[in-house]
Amino acid sequence: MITKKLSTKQIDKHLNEINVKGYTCIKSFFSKKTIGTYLNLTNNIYRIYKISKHIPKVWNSAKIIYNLQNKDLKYLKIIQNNIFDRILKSKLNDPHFRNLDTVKSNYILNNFQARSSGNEKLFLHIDSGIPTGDVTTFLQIAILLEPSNKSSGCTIVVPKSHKSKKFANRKIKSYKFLEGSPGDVFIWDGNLWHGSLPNELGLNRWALIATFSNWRFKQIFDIPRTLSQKFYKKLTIKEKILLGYLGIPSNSEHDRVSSSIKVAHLKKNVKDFYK
Ligand SMILES: O=C(O)CCC(=O)C(=O)O
Ligand SMILES: [Fe+2]
Repeated sequence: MITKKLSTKQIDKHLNEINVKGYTCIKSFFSKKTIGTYLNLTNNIYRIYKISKHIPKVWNSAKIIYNLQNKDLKYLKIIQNNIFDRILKSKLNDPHFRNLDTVKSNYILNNFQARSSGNEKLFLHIDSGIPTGDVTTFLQIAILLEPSNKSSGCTIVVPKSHKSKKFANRKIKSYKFLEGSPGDVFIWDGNLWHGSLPNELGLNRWALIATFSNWRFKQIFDIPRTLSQKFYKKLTIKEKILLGYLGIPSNSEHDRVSSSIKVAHLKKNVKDFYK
């Protein structure tokens, strides 16, 4: 996937911002053409999408497409590039991962959705599950497909809250607004308190939100098991690692005692992992 080029120094600057403030913005990272393709794809999918009846009432008015990896493999292509990889690896890689050369990426895709804010705000929260402070376990990358601003329901963040080791304080009223244009990318630490404003325009504000984690963390949906065989066959090894195939728990101590699988032992079919 072609993206804006960044020097090592620029990447380090973004990493430093994530460390210090908890978030960063890469302006115009994707071209208008690429974003146009993904906006069309997302609109087309949403048109025929069966909305989950399990979405909590408070989120009812937001438009959400869950499990993008199951909808079209093109969604996996937009989240794979050298720059995201360097940032994700630097923050999430397990340096002692047993079954892969540790210079390789071993973080996983934890959750992948498209979201357009609704007419209610999304309360402040963290996506890391446990506020681990200085140890980053989750990173979120938001790719804007449409303008995101105070009227269309942009993301809001509480700078430095990722260090607090506390769950979000939902009463806080002072935050930063992550306003941006199609093609801009926001990256934040999964411990950062964030939410989104209500969408007051009635126009869509589609953003792709990819949540990545250290490989040890449970994915929200069972990504490895629910991928179709048709898609599985098309995955590269790197994509199999990204989707969590190396971290599938063992069926029994007679099968494997290690908590991860060697690349050489990846199965031919999805169902073979679950015998
Ligand atoms: O849509 C947004 O701006 C933020 C959404 C969010 O926080 C999430 O999906 O976890
Ligand atoms: Fe979130």
